[in-house]
Amino acid sequence: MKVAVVGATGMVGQVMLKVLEERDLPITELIPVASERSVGNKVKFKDKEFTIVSMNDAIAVKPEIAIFSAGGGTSLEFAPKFAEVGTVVIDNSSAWRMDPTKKLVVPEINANVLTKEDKIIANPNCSTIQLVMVLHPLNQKYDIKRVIVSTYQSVTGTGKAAVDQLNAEIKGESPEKVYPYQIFKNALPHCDVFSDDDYTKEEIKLMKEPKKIMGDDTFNLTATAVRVPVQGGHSESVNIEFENEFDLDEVRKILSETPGVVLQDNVKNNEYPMPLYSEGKDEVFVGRIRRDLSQPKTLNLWIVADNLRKGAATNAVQIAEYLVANNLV
Ligand code: A2P
Ligand code: 11C
Repeated sequence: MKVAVVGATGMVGQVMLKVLEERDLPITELIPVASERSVGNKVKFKDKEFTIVSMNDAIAVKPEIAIFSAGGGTSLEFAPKFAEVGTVVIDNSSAWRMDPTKKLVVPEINANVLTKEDKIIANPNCSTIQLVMVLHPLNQKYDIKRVIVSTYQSVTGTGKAAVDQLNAEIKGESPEKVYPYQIFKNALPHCDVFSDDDYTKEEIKLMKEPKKIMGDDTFNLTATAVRVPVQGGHSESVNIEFENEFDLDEVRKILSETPGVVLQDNVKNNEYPMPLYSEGKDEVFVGRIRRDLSQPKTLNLWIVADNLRKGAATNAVQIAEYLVANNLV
């Protein structure tokens, strides 16, 4: 199978190549794609060097699958062109996620919505993926009424230039800024751009995408997204109000039995999820599970995951694996 990785030199693209190396997609030809400035450069995959090609050259090869992580504008322009030659595009940008004609997929939750007709499939936002991995099994059991989420997001979510900004600031340099302010020693309540309603686009993604993935619009979410000087993963403080009463031990049991979720919840041993230790892992870690003492049927918990892996590359590769395993490509 010919697989194109669009954005192969980027932060997510590089992890995409690593995840593809580790897993078992039957790749006969890897086609790395990046912007015109990178065409002709090499990337490494399974100990071999592959030459980066342009979008148009990649389309001419008619890959069976193209995994995109090269920004929304690039996806809007080029995903339909790949689809036209029969390629299934798995797109990691926000370009198609809320388009009612496109599926938004976290394989553990809703891979069953995919059909042979889906030529552009959207990969959700990183902070959404780790959130729904925990919300979905609890919603099935207790019926969620409302969610309040506050995020602590890694600079890797912004891309390579943001990691460079943080590292330069740590060294005491004054680099060109990707963020409006210094990020080292700081916390910016500002992920992605502000929209007219004073929420950021990141917050709007968090409020909208879970309902589509979980196929349930009967609950509500509100979000505050914050960028912190961290690299290993995104963290989320989540308050969940249910329609039904829950039992804390049962909540822990449900989450410990959810594929892709790891329970780290033993405060007596200082055991809880942290981004430093989630880096490089595919699982979503959950802990600090406790009752909200301010009102009934309400839970507080803390979710951490590597935003470049389960939050982006791993989820996209899992979608590709599902398509192959179910003869949808
Ligand atoms: P390049 O390295 O040539 O700029 P990040 O999110 O880490 O900044 O990475 C963005 C990725 O998207 C990079 O691989 C970048 O390639 C790629 N990219 C940006 N614009 C385009 C484009 N117009 N066509 C193809 N790839 C693009
Ligand atoms: C962040 N969630 O950490 C973003 C990165 O919509 O796919 C990914 C943006 C997106 O800022």
